[in-house]
Amino acid sequence: YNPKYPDTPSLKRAAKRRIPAFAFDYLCGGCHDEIGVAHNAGAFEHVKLQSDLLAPTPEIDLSVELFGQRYAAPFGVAPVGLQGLMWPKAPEILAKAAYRAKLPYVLSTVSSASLETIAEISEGTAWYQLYNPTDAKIREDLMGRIKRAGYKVLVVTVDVPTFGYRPRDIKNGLAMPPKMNLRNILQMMQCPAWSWQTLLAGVPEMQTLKPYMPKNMPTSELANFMNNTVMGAVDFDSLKVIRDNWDGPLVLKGLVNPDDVKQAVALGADAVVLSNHGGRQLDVGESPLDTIQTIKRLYGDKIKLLMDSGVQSGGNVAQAMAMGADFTLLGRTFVYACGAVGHHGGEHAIDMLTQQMTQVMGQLKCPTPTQLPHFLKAGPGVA
Ligand code: HOC
Repeated sequence: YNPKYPDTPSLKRAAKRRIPAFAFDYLCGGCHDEIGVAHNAGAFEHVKLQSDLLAPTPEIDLSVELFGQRYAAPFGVAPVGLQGLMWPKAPEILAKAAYRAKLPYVLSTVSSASLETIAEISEGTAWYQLYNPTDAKIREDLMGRIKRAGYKVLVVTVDVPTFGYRPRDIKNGLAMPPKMNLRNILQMMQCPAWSWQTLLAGVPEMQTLKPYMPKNMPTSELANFMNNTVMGAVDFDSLKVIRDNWDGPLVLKGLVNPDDVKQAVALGADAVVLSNHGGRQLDVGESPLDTIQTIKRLYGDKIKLLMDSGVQSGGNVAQAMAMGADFTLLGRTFVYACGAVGHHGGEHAIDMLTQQMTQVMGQLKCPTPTQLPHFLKAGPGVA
């Protein structure tokens, strides 16, 4: 862990200084009034852990087993769309760092890197995030590419029944490649490191989706294209088609309702990511921390529970595990680290989270992440 680099929470502030405002807004923002983003962070305030100070000093091992793999720690990089817009080559930087550290990187379908590039960088250890494309031909073609590239874990996002209403992005006219209007150019000029590295890396485009996008599509059409073509409606039957065509671990991402998890079990999914999309879809919904204990009690022995949304630090990872998560994903923290630190951002975030988590476990005298539930203190909202 390099102490020259910013730690949480100054990481976000450092990233804000170096990322053009239109891209930073997309990353940090939520939908509607951003109640959900605040609620996700606030939910962690009620989760308290209690040390066992007179226990023997443990040797701490952060590694966990998931999908037949041993990961170095119980966290990975969540799928974040348009990453290359926020920091040049962010997907490549993060995928490489995660691969080296034996952690999963989840590639978003709307990434600036192609799925083939990330599979190569990660030697097939990255996971792939898919929506359910409305166009069956696109879905089949994408599934074929995902398999040929060697991905083993498929994460299907189910919480985008319609594209999230995000006032910041609407105001900014968000697009990738970015619109070259005066406002955006001025914002880019205020971020010289971002600008020259973007010049070197090339203007970010949706590399995985490029073959399916109409040539010369105006950027104003992007949201419609996403809504109508890439993010088709998901229901039990359409997920069944995906399940029947995927032999490896299948993960459904974006659930908070126990009844939805029940259906995920019935579908034969291997895991769910309890998530409200980082507060970017349903502003007035629940946070995964609100429902994880119920879900764990009902289905914890039938399906693996991953969690994202509001997880920002190693301490938060420990809290989520104590509440019942088997594994966690962090999105914004990793991309903030790229913005704050540049091409060492991935390593920095991993080192920082590892150190934070090791610290918390040392304070608790908890040897492994799977034992964290024993250190949970009951209180308001925590059983
Ligand atoms: C303009 C298209 O899941 C998110 C992603 C969706 C990104 C699509 C952006 O940001 O929540």
